[in-house]
Amino acid sequence: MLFEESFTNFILRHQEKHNRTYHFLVLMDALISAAKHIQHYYLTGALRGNLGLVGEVNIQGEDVMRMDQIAHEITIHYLRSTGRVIHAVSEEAEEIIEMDTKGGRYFVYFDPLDGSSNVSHGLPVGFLFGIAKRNLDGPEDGHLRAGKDYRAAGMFVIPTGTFTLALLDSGTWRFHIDETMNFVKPFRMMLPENSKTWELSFNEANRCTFSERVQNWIAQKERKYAFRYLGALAGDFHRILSNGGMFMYPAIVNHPKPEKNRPQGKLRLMYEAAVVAFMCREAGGDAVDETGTPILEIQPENHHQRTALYVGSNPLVEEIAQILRS
Ligand code: AFP
Repeated sequence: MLFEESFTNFILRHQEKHNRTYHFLVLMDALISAAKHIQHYYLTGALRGNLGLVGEVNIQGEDVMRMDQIAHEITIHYLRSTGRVIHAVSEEAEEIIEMDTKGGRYFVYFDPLDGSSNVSHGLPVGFLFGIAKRNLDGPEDGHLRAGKDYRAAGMFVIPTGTFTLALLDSGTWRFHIDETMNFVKPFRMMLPENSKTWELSFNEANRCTFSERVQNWIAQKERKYAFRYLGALAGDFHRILSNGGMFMYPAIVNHPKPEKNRPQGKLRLMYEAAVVAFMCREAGGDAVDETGTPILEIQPENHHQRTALYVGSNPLVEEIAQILRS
């Protein structure tokens, strides 16, 4: 029989190699428990009639809760129970969620169910998270950290059973769930240099709303690369990590209804863009916003801040960044 290395073993080795504590292990265990719980709910939800809209009643006559709200509550439960989290920021909560402000060590920024339009189709959704650490040596230095200050960032693609985690200066690793529901088989992800497999991922329906220079750039590339789009960042970025290329969600600046323009972009900086940018950097790639500024350098001013995003293989990100900066 073949037994693969477990995630727990992998992370334990990592912590010991770097002379670190086990606190991070406890935090990771909570995130994994939350993801498994969400995955279980997702897999069985359609059967129970629980993946509907708020206000609907399921076949047991219970009120249906939105899947993203359930995912949020599950995650909060596990994070709180660690006693290691100071504050959490969730896509599903307006305010910052205070947890263990005295004993906690970590800030966790997460989107527990990203790509919610896929839910009613049973298609993949994401659970994205970024982790920063409290300043242990001096006075607390704030909880809105730029991506460059994250210690780790990761994503579960639910319900596919894949988990990708990037650790600061230690690479981006992919794991698969096994028959005992454990994540196993660490595999180091590096964006492929050979452009043969590269893909572009963006919402083609928005194309004529992008700035002219972005539209022109896409027009130059359309014969060269396949276009792929799932509509859930974790799933789309998962492909880019394996195949190379670029995921983008540019600013919307030419919408026929100007009130629908999104010059700031659509995606959230702290728990979407910075998370994939961090994973991408550890896999040899890069990410910028609409001004060509590296995503990881952007200091958030509020926890639900939006940004445009171009993330993927270095040559493509560098090319578009030069155009965006000019
Ligand atoms: P939702 O969670 O609101 O569905 O948004 C998903 C998302 O933030 C990201 O995961 C996708 O890449 C992107 O938005 C899809 O947006 P469009 O539907 O506008 O293409």
